[in-house]
Amino acid sequence: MSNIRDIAERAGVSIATVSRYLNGTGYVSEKTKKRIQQEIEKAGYTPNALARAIFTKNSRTIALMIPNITNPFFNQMATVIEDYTNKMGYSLFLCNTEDNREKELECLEVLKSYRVSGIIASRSQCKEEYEGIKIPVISFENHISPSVITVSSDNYNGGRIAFNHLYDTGCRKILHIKGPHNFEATELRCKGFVDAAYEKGVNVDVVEFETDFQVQILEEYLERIKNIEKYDGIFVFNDIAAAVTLKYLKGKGVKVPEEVQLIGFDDSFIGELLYPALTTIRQPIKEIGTLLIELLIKQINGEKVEVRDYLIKTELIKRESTL
Ligand code: XLF
Repeated sequence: MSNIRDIAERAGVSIATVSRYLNGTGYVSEKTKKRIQQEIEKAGYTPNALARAIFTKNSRTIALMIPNITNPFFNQMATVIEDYTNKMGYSLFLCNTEDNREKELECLEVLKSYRVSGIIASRSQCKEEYEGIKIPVISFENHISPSVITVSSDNYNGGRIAFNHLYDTGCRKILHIKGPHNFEATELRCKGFVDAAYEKGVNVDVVEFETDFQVQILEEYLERIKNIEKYDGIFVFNDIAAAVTLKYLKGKGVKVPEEVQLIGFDDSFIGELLYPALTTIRQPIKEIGTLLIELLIKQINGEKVEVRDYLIKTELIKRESTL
């Protein structure tokens, strides 16, 4: 089996040059790069990633912790992030935390032991565990600490847009199905929605769901809402829960949007597949994913980045579930 010395000999360069090429740590001319790469391919040489990680103190791996891979929003986000991570010369580790603190802690330990270069924590259920961690961290949605950047959609304004749309289309008996209280994003959506209703002098009912992805549990929550058909407008905290609500309403013979108008949040791909297609508030997944990676890689490279909240604009995507 060939090693780095053989590659260097065959390419007619020093071991240090091959090492610089493999680790991306210094200048190597384009001509030399090409020669080294040709020899690597001819020899079928696979660089030892672990040894390289120890040597360069950069494993060129980024970990994405997502709350659940079955929610279409998060699987779209993971796809965008993986693509962009690879484009930037890194590989992605995916961890599915299921909003479970214990699972997130276990993942964190594994990631530390693998010396990942950076971590994207989304909807984190841990805070102090990230303190003092030597790995650059960035957060999506839930705040971790004042020294960690948080990227999120403008959820508050998204909630306001959702209310104003239902109001403008004539709804006055309105229900908001809100997300779990430990999701900062859905708390803000709820606040925006309720504030906008207050400004218009409309009372809205609010019920809380304690999960966002286990379909069966979502259905059980819906069963508990008395006379759901008495509402003429419902805003559901995300698209997957809105899809379950739509199915439930149809099952009860309620016509959407003629009798009840329905609006979700995310603009994940399922919205368009539903019948009627779901009106929703768009979280720009691509923009969020690329910003997370850009800010994280800057931190990995030791560049200065402003530690603050980065808010991405939300907008209404009008489809058939509202008038
Ligand atoms: O955490 C929130 C709730 O669900 C997240 O942005 C989502 O909308 C994804 O579906």
